[in-house]
Amino acid sequence: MQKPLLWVTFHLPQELLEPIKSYVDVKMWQDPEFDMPQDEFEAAAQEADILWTVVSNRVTADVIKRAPKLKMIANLAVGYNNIDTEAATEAGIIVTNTPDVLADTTADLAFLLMMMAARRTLEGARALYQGQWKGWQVLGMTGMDIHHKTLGIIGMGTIGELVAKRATGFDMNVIYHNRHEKPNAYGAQYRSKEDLLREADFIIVLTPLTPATRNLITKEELALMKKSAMLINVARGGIVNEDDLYEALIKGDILAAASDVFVEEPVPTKHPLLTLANFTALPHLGSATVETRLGMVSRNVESLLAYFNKHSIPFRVV
Ligand code: 8YV
Repeated sequence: MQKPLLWVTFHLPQELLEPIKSYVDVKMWQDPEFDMPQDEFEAAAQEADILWTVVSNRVTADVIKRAPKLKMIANLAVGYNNIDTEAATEAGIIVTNTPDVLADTTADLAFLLMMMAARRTLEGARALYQGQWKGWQVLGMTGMDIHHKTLGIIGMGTIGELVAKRATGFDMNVIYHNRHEKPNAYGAQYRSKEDLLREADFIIVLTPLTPATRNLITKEELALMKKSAMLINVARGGIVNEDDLYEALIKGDILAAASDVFVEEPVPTKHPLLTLANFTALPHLGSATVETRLGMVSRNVESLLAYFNKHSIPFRVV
């Protein structure tokens, strides 16, 4: 009997395929360095029974329409904004993700990025590596303390709660905004979005990207923030409007910003935000530890094995 075709649309070490390889024929994107171009991804989707995707693969309604055999998509991420889940549901396609396993790791990175912005570590390291560290000055390379400051978390899911937990260890006062109030979130206090924007010294954005959160932070929201405040996005590009953020950083409406995520990833080298000294960027490293990435692969493998064995499917989104 012919086995279903699993298309792995990113490069995955062979040994990680071991647990599932007897169930499927496998095709895989072979370039470990560059993402699969969208047109090649769409061609793969047309022949696949199962897709194993990453966030750079856009599974639009149109892609689904032209994928007659497709029955399952395992997405190697907790976020699944790259997949039109409504179209998948209509077509009877199962979608799974990788919840919980990356929350601590991403919370660590959120905290790291906040501290990088606050203590100007990218600027400092850049100066050092470029031979620009000339001497000691009283106010040279001085940043801002984070301890005893107010941290505002927008999007209080699992990662938000774990950021709040870390912040308490740094004596931060934590406020948050979320669709639902979370009474047990490590002492964090609920605020309206506007109050949070006005009060916080640091704001970390942690919502999923949905139609409701696209452009959640635009020039209006940035204008409400303190001039001394910093904005950190570790969620998804598009939640913070990049053009408005650039303007706000140039004009001094806020002091600094940092981001692990961008509207276009990989980020074009000429991205205006990358030219600013008060902007710290990382290349979508939120979940990038060996332990966590392997944990994410395991989540997907568990879902795939359940599918092959006709069991109820864990980590199912639709
Ligand atoms: C992934 C992420 O590494 O899980 C998510 O939603 O953003 C990251 O952990 C990335 O999306 C790669 O697919």
